[in-house]
Amino acid sequence: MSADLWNSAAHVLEANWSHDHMVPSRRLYPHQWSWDAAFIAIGLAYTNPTRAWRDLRSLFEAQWPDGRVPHIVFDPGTPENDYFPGPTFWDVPAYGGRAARGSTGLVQPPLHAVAAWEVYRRAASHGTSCARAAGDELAWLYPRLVAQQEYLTGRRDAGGDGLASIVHPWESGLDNSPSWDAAMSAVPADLTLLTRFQRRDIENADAAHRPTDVDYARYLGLVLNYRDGSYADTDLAWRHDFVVECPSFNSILAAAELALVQIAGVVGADPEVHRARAQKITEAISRHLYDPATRTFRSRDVRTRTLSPARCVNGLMPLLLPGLPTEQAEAIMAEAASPRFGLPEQTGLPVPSYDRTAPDFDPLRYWRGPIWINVNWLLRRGMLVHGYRGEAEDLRTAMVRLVHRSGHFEYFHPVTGEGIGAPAFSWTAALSLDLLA
Ligand code: 9YW
Repeated sequence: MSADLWNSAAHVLEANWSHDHMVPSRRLYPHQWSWDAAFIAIGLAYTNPTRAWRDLRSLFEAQWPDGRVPHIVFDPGTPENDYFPGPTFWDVPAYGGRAARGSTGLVQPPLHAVAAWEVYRRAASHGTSCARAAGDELAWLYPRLVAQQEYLTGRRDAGGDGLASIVHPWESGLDNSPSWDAAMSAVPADLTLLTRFQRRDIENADAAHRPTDVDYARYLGLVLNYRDGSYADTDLAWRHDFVVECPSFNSILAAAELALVQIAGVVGADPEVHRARAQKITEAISRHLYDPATRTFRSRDVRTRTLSPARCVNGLMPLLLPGLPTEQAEAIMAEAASPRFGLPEQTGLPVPSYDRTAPDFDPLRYWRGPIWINVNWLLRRGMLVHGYRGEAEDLRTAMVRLVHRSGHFEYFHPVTGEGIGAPAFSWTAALSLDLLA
């Protein structure tokens, strides 16, 4: 089984390569996405490290002068109408080197330092010239990764408690997660936007699996508001309708600082600043995003300073942090093993994106129920960080079994395990390689 899965995964990555970057899916997402590039690099580290570096480099070539790494970098060869909202809608200011490839003005979880470190540490197994190239790539990336972190920990600390805020659900990578429902209910939904602009996603995918029109109207309104303020981050909590601290985004932010500790050691920089920042973010997550009454991590609305009531997969991600207090790590494991998420020992499947017992759990609709491999991959990594070796191995086996049985789909039905969304999805393939290695 593992040779078949390995070969099919490598084939998907071969088929989804486009000049100098990987597309997440040929059909649905024909450009370059930020956190996808990180997951993809982790898989390419085994089959084609040169492309892993190329993909990361082309993403960071689109970095803004303020340090933000855009959530989509557009492929100028792809027609504007193949994906909405495309470059015209975003209308971002043009900066020197970026002029050739347009981008959005949003970000995504900054997993790239973790990915770069993974590619670097596997390089020696491909020979000495590959190891040398990896050292050069790491040196090129390091200041850019630092600038990305400084943007997120600086300008995006809208709440002032040492956490990065997201200003749009797309920034979380978990688009229509119930984690945003409470905050989104205060965002105006101007449905006329959907008559002026046409959704493309529902032409290429089943509408019942996708965010709703009301979600999309709010998504577009938020982009327009951010765009009209020239994508500036000043006074966000006052002038923007969605400002939220996500436990998953911030856990990845802290994990990136820990990867930078390693990278700084290689490139001759000071690792201590990164160690200190990782600790600071970990403490802020532990203090502000944890609810001792329910023993769960949940997202916080910066404008109302309240935690979302929804128990979603993002609440399991602080397990990535070695500095998390033991009692909170235990709480995450208890939540993951409960009927809400049901670790493989109960279901035989990886964990779903949302509480299975919630009345609005939806097995088909994107981040409101289905199983996603990328977040399960992060959860398994967190289990290893905290020494839950048996659970980590069970989760690995469940992921491999699911993808082998159903294919390299974008996401999976949380009851039947059927593959749904886009087939031949890059991060599912890339992470399969890592799970098999
Ligand atoms: C969209 C590309 C992206 C992922 C996100 C996922 C989805 C894009 O696809 O968002 O148009 O809704 O939610 O995490 O990066 O794979």
